[in-house]
Amino acid sequence: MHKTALITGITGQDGAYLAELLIKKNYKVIGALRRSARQDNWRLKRLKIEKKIIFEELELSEENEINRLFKKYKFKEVYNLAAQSFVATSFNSPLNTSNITGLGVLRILEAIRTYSPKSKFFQASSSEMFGQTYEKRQNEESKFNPQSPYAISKLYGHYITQNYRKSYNLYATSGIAFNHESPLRGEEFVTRKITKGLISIMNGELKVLELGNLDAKRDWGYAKEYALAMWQMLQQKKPDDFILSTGKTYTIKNFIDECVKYLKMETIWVGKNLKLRLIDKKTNRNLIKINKKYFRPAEVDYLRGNSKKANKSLKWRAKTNLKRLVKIMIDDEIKYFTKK
Ligand code: GDR
Repeated sequence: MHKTALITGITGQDGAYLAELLIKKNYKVIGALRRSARQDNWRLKRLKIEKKIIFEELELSEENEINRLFKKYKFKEVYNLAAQSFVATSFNSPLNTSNITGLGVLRILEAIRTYSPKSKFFQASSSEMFGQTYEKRQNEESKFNPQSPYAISKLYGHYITQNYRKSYNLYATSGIAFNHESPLRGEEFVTRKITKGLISIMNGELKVLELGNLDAKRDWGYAKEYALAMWQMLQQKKPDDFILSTGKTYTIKNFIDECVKYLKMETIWVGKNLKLRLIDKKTNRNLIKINKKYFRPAEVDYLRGNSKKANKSLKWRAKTNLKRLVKIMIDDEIKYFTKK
């Protein structure tokens, strides 16, 4: 018999990779789609799995809709990957972010508690919860200091998951994932904005790429590997929380330098702060400049995870380094977005 899994956020980067993995493992995958969202399944089409998924409409703001799904199916595993996931947007839509990213988790947990207490639950928590951190490497015990409505909502989701595990003995887990990127990353996130932007400039479709704070440091892994960890977390004897990270950290500027190097472009950084620019040495043209509008009201300056616990208990490790990640993303950008 097929195991049945529910994935919320199925059209997102992580949802697509996780669905691909579960389908390979012969699961029946129920993919929750937002009615109001752009019905854009390009990631699922790209992975050639769109036809293998059973889609159900679901708004995380509507508990009736969540309950309906739990009455209709018997889920072995439930992965909550749906969220208002863009940190910058959460400053403009704090209430919506709290309702979906935060309370949405509680609505699912309530449905599990009421209709399906044997379902195993994975909550996608975020390194953003550490926020302004004073620890060199963040692990499962590190202090949280969130800096955005998004991070505060994620922290609520994290704590309510732990609380339901303890209070009702549910198999509820929380994976604290550090940034994870791929060719399926949304274009608003900085890595994909950079890979897409540079290729668009090379293709003559974009004049100059505008970015915000390039000094922030992030621990960037390859999303496909993080989907594997999510599944592994639900195959353990006991539910637990894990940090998912590479253990390395780089500035946004480092990421750009790595891209430029891979593309064999000859460039130089000039100016400082808001006047900082990346110039093409051959043509003397600006490739990248800074625009204040991409700065956040409160920034997270530094993140670097410690995944020792996941290494040990799950035998999971992030294997793709930054150089390789850049190669994967740029090769894909050229393959799919360069007009022949
Ligand atoms: P983040 O990812 O906020 O870390 O959250 P994002 O790629 O948006 O930003 C990373 C860093 O880059 C700086 N930055 C810019 N960011 C964007 N998006 N656009 C720009 O032009 C730009 N210029 C500089 C940001 O200020 C920031 O410091 C991601 C999301 O996927 C979350 O949902 C997830 O929980 C965490 O990763 C882990």
